[in-house]
Amino acid sequence: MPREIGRPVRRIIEDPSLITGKGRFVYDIDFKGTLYAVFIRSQYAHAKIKSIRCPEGALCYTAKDLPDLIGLAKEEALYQGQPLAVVLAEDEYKARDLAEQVEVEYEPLPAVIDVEEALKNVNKAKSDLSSNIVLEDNVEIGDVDSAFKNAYKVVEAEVINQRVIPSAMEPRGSVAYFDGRRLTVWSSTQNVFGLKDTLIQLLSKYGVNDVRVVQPFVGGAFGSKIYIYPEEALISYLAVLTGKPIKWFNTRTEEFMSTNHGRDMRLKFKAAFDKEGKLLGIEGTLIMDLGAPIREIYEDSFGMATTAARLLVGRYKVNALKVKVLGVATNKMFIGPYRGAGRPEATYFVERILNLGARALGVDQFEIREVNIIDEVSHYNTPTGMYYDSGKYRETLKIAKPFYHELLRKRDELRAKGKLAGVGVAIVSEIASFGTGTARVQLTPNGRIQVVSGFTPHGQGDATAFAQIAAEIFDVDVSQIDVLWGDTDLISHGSLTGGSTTLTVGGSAVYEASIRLKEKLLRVVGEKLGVRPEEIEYSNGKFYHKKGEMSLADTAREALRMGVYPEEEYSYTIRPYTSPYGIHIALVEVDRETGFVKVLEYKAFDDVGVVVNPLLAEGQVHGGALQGISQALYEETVYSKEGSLITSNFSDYVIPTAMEAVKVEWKSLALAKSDTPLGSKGIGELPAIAATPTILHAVEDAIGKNIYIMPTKPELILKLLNS
Ligand code: MCN
Repeated sequence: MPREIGRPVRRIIEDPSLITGKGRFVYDIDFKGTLYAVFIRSQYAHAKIKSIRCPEGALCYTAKDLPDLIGLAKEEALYQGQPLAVVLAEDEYKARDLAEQVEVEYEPLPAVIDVEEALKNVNKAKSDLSSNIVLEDNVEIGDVDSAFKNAYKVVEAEVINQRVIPSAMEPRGSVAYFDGRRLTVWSSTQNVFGLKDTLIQLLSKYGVNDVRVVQPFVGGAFGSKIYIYPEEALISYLAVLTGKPIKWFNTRTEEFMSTNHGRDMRLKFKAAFDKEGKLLGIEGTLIMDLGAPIREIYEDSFGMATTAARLLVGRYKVNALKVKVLGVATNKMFIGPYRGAGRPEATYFVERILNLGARALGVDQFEIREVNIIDEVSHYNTPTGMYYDSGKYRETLKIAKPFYHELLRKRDELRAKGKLAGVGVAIVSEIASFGTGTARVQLTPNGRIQVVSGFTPHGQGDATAFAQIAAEIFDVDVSQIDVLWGDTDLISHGSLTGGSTTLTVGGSAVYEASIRLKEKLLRVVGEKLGVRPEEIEYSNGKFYHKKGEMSLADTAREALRMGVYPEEEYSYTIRPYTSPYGIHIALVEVDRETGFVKVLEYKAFDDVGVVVNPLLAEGQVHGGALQGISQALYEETVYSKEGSLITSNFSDYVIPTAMEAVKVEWKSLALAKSDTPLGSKGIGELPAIAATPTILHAVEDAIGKNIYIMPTKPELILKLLNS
């Protein structure tokens, strides 16, 4: 039997229903007598809500009639799209018509949109704020003053990691069904257990304590479906109140206005370099535009900014850092986690610092990384208190170097033909895979193995990887494994799929539970055959001893006869997390006439330890790299100065299509493992983190000008070329 861990198995669990169009998404769930909910959302970015008048006789509820929920506006709207009221009707169209008849009387307040304006504190993003700077922190190590005193060159700039809209294929939506005692909610979420807890907290005062949350197929999330939004909680409340099933689904524009945005951090910095390009110190201010000042949300999301500041040093030997971190409130959609959550911003900033330094010093961008990189780490605490479990950074650079030179050669050939070509490089070393994951593995009477996971994958394919892990331990074909997930009824504890955690933490739980179940089954067989478990051989799904043999199905039935339940549950906790890393290189060509950028080659060298399924992991690299490229080249969130979201659908908000998709060549290095039972590290976010600076550096190299803002859209490039 081939080893299953490491085999490129297709997504046998997830894909059959998806590619035959049979996968059920929230929108496909329909009950007789369903009422459709449409939310009335603030048209203003900042306004007092003076009154809300519902149409006569309509099922219409304003915030004043509804339970207090984080993010629901009662008296003051803080961003355009914030929910204020909800109407219910027998069909979607009636509900939309009804929603248009709801009259909201606003008293517009000055909207604070631009973060630089917010810092001036002329207007406040919320009436009771004394300052728009709602949170502050300082990250400081070493002696910054002497770093600058000893500098050969000081580079000073502001680099912006712009606001992006997560753009999952499926907008948020839920269906809630109350049977008189139990509430069941199907939601396009990546956080079934978080939603269940919130609903119990909300509804127990109405006598509802039994709540089940189900995650049907979900069309992507990228971190934006972790947060428990008011809509999903409110339709649950309304299902209990009305006794009717309630369904709600966002339109694309509602989705863009009311689902968390990502990134929106800028770093104003001064960096000290010596003659060879050694980075001696960084001093600066990291400003995060938090968006709408909703305390419960920004207190959490500000953590992304402080993490970003602390990750500015780590893989590079920088001994002095002084960064003030400011969390600034504005009247835009609030920022939440988006593929990488703090690590893309950190990587972007430090990689930009290195390239701007390299350009100022006339040092090659690869060489400046060789000058600064730490050779390798093992259980390493960075000076700013982050942790890297393992990493062979210099070896990684050595492996990538010939490919970098190959791209330089190709670039020079293109240049010789008069083309604008450039090569970019970026190193990422991040942190991933957090917390606790639970799995139950059971042997069914027909000899199949059933794996139940408390995680909530929503496109990544982890279920197939879980099947491989169980198949490896039970030495059976993966087709003999079933995997269930995304339902709070299946298992009592669970965690959300995020932070590139599911394979490493959830897979370790599957691994440990499978091993324990196999040991339990050995004891059952030993008891039945009257021999010691150590004397029993096991292979190919069968227990062997000279006294007899038993299949998995025989063993399951025997176990039950003995009163032994053939299952094991295991909760695995990772301490503290893993540190995946890699180096990405790209070759681009810029059209001199139009300013369009074409990515000609993209090479990713990543080390995530043991890869359970190279096909799935490489899929993450393809999708993630494209998402990162998209931030560098296309994505731009535009608000009017009054706070209207101008890029409110896909005709205005540009994301790549298949036409722009890039051929990514991926090499999994597997030089440094994690300490987890699988030896794996997370891959879900790394490529998205690496791709943005890699592409920006390539464009900068092509046009020979420094770039400080993204996206590097054609207009910007033409302007820079002509400057
Ligand atoms: N994998 C592997 N070996 C490893 C690491 C991962 O075979 N050493 C495989 C896993 O089996 C899984 C995939 O790679 O199929 C990603 O695993 P992992 O790195 O554990 O990440 P998660 O499964 O926890 O996914 C979360 C991650 C995050 S944080 C975001 S954001 C993101 C991403 O995944 N959102 C996604 N990828 C996404 N992909 C899709 N299609 N949709 C999203 O919303």
